[in-house]
Amino acid sequence: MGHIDIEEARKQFERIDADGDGTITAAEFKSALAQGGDWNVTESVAEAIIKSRDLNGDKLLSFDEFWGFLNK
Ligand SMILES: [Ca+2]
Ligand SMILES: [Ca+2]
Repeated sequence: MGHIDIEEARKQFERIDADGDGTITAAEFKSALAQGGDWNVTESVAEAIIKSRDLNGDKLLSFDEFWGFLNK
């Protein structure tokens, strides 16, 4: 995957954040991946991915954390 700019990241974030509250839950992340065709991601896998990027420990992915996720 090449460089992704912040506006593209913002669009992706808003698509994943289905309820528009500004944070991504494991359930939102899982259904976004399922829509992308990745049916192997269970909710516990989604939770583990979020946990690995969750900087403040609230079990939610903020845009800043999501941005870090894309720019690892
Ligand atoms: Ca949300
Ligand atoms: Ca967080």
